[in-house]
Amino acid sequence: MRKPYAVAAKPQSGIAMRRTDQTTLEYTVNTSGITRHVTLIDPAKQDPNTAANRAMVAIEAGSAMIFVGGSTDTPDKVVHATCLAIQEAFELRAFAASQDPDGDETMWHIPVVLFPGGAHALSPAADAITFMMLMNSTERKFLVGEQIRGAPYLKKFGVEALPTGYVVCAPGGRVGEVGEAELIQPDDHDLVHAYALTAQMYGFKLLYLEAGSGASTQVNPELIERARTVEGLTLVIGGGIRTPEQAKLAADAGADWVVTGTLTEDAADLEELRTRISGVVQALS
Ligand code: 1GP
Repeated sequence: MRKPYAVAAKPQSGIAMRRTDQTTLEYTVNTSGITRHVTLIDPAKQDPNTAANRAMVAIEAGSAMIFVGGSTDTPDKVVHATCLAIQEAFELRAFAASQDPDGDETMWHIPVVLFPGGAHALSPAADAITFMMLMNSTERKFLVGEQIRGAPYLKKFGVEALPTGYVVCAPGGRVGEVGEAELIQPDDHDLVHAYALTAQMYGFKLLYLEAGSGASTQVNPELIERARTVEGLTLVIGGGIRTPEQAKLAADAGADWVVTGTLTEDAADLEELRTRISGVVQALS
């Protein structure tokens, strides 16, 4: 299942050919000024087979990365089964495309990235992990505690770390509550700038501004604009984005990646999912 961005330390197996040494981090940060879309799949919300079907439709509709995670209490077995099912599905699609003169197998070289609720939600089948500090948490375990627990496993698994500053903005939802975050308010422009500078000074590559899954309002675009003024950070924006218009607001404000999760979960079927994600992706370009 090795892909072009695969980490050299990981074992090579499977069908898809590795064409370059691009890491997942390089793939993620080299956006060339284009806003791309991430589909977040929460393993707690569907079985692995359904997750794989949803992930395939998401990629066909133009999504460029899959995050796996979200809920805080999902056992690692469930996370692993979901990552594995998605990887195997992509591998098969890459193989099928490689056998088709009109096929493009590279479209299936998509990173499957852990977006963990904690050190319990890890899988060696993932390509990478958003290795996050919940920067505005008041609780040590979300700043560095879960990370210390998880790091040895990630090292053993060969899962690449994407150093990520994670900042929860109002309304914040469940992650704001569970993560005991001092929420960034919509007019906290100077504060979000200070967090972005801090992320830069820590050497984080990604800054994820999160409004909370299923949030009634998305991250205020003015906060994104202000964070954007800090150089060297790839901006990931998520929470409460359901429409192409909302996605465009985030993109126009400077998002490098727009994440949607609920959009996928509450689609009635795969065709509705395809239509929804296509709409969001087209609004980003
Ligand atoms: C949650 O930002 C993500 O961590 C996605 O949020 O479920 O609201 O799309 P939604």
